[in-house]
Amino acid sequence: MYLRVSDEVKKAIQENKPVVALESTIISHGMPYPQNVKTALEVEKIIRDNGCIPATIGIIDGIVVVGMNPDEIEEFGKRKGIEKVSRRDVPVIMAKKEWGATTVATTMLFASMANIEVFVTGGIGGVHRGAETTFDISADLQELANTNVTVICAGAKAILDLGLTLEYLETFGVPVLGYKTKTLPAFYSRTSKFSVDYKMDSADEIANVIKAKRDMKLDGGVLVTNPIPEEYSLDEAKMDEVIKEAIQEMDKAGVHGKESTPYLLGKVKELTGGSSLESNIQLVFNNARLGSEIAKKYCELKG
Ligand code: PSU
Ligand code: MN
Repeated sequence: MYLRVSDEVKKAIQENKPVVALESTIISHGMPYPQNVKTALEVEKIIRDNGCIPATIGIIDGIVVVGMNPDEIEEFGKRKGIEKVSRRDVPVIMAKKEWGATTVATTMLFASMANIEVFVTGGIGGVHRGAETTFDISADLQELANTNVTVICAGAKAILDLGLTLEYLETFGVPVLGYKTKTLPAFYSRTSKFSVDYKMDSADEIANVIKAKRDMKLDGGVLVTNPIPEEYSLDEAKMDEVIKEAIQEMDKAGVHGKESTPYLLGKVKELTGGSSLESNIQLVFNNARLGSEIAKKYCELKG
């Protein structure tokens, strides 16, 4: 028994009620305690208030839990030494019966196993700057290429090479949709130098794209990018400087591999004096609202 789907989530899926999946790396590695727990619980509440069932996903003692309870979420936020688990780590964490925080890649994987279509997060991993020599490309992109889940995010952080990330997604057949925008949002900022593939003006329009992709059995994800609300967005040029400095420090410290993203996220927070945290929280709330609308529309369409 590797997968435990909560009774509430199981019932919702059986009755074609809308369910929204949530990741746990954002809790254990993405934000400090106690804001991480507070945010995770508030996101669940927003999803409920918008008529959907939340399913926070993580690995507990070698069992994938789809639909964690509030105590389990609290423990994910507090406990030290929870591994960040990408696809390649899964069998080892399961075999050793450990705790594991799921990234975008593994949350997609487990959501699809549980038949959940819609997954809300903050930012996805992507092609790192300098990947032409380091080969550091997040497994999130490969999961988007193959796994049938729609991911709602605020774009990708400029710690990545956004241009190469879009090229990669194009090669692997992942549609990148902009919610009410033609410009790729860059997490803390509403804009970047890059364009999304298609501008979508409603949740209904997005649900129709998902339906067409699923009906045609075109395996793989759909990426919905939703700009951070204006009042919480940070200056793009300032963030670019901060990120350059963070990358320099990372190279000096010799950090690479799976530590690279958490290190950069931590450095950016430090260099902005923590002001980025409130933005980060607000963009997740914003994605939860849009994700709920998409999940509801998709359930209606699917019938
Ligand atoms: N980007 C963010 N915040 C995050 C992450 C990415 O802005 O919390 C997390 C997500 O869980 C994502 C993971 O799936 O980092 C990507 O890590 P890597 O680059 O090692 O694949
Ligand atoms: Mn990586």
